[in-house]
Amino acid sequence: MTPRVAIIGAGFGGLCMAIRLEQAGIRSYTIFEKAGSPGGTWRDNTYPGAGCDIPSHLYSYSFEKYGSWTRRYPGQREILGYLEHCTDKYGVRPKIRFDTEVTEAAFDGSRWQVTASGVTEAFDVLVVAVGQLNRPRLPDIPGMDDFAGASFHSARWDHSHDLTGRRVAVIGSGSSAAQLIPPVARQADRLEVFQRTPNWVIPKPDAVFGLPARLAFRFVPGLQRAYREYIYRYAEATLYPALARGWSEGLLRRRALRHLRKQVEDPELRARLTPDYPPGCKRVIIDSRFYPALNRPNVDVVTDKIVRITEKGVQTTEAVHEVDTIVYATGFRTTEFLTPMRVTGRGGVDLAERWAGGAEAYLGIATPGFPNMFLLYGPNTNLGHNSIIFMLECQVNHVMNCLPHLSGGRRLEVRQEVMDAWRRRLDEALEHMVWGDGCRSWYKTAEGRVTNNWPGSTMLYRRLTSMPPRAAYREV
Ligand code: N01
Repeated sequence: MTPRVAIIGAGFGGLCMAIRLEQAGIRSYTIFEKAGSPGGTWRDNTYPGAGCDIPSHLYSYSFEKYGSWTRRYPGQREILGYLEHCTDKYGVRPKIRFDTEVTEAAFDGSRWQVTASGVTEAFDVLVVAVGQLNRPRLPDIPGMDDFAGASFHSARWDHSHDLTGRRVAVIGSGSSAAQLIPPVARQADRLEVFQRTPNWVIPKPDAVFGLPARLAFRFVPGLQRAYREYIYRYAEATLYPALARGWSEGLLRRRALRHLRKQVEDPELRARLTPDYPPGCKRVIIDSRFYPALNRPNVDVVTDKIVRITEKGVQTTEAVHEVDTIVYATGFRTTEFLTPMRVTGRGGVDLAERWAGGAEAYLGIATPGFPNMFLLYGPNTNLGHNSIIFMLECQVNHVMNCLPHLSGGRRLEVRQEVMDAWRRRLDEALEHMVWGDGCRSWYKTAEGRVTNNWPGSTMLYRRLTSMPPRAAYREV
């Protein structure tokens, strides 16, 4: 009997899982989606300027070549359009239960009891594809409720609020801030950017695909595949080594400092924008519009410590900055994987409690005590240098390889000794990467454990996830 599969989340991961099941002729699956449409983070992040810093042809499924990309790096709307297109083309949409949030998944000794919108249903297999960047993190600054103007998080943009002629504060200077600051600076009367830590920034060689290029991508056989392969290998060969401890100091630092010198003339501003930690420790920003926006006469970069939010604006150690609007570009709750959903495994073990010291899973996919549960974009599978869609496809491939062992009510659980060996291997590999080196980032827990990033090459990950899974698992 084919297992019944519950997929949680209709973003890039959950849709990929569903499409591969469809392609294999397995229709006994349901996708639970808390929102009213597919797209995950690309549905939620609609701030002005939202887009991707990975090229379009790589930031897409390998099996779905798309002839409609209009530029080298895709904008949010284009990516969302691609996901909508895939949802319909592969017949997945009727299988999505929209506006249905899973609050609990409990293993009852033989099956998974999935509770969504108050209704509980049994499934044989649970695939959790909720992503790492799905829950906005508002900062904990005193007085935030006192502010009399409009305020919102970058991932919950208030499109009814017109910024024209307003005094705006943007708190945060990560990838989201870097993308939204240029359009906001053009529209607002004044913009104050509150930067706690500067980021390393390298150029984004974006370009519109002219008609000849678009026609060529659409009609020349093999061109999309060859181009995708080229950009994939380029990122792997140049950016991945640059994230190794010591190495980032060469290539990345030189490239970023040259970009800063070229784009920012004022030496005082340049000094404020120069990081004092190794490049790559935090996610490197890939953008060519951010610095020019900061040069504008109506934009200020404030580096004084924020003390509180008042009724009128942002109070720092030096001054009160009166504003009409505050945008919190303060990131996501990235280390609290799967929360607020409650997940309990064999013997009622609570996953959140198990992961209290930091989330971990074999291949980022499976965890002992939680039979037939697979994670997509789980712990230690994020990348700082290449396409996450590549990683998702590897994970889905692994789940597909497990599925034949799960028919007829059988259950697989990753062996504890395999998990322990995996953790040791991971810790050793993480030692060689730059992420631990003197910076705060969303890649790690407050205690400094890197729970989000994959330290190996993506080629190694593909090899590990495509190995026959049986030896790593035991039947329970
Ligand atoms: O979030 P972030 P993001 N007071 O966590 C600051 C992906 N993404 O939404 O560095 C003052 O990076 C915080 O300061 P500090 C991409 O992977 C991709 O920008 O902690 N400031 C930081 O500056 C990215 O890495 C694309 O000192 C506070 C900022 O807020 C990830 O999403 C586009 C503060 C948060 O930066 C997250 O990016 C956009 C406080 N209390 C995003 N608390 C692509 O192009 C936080 N900050 C693919």
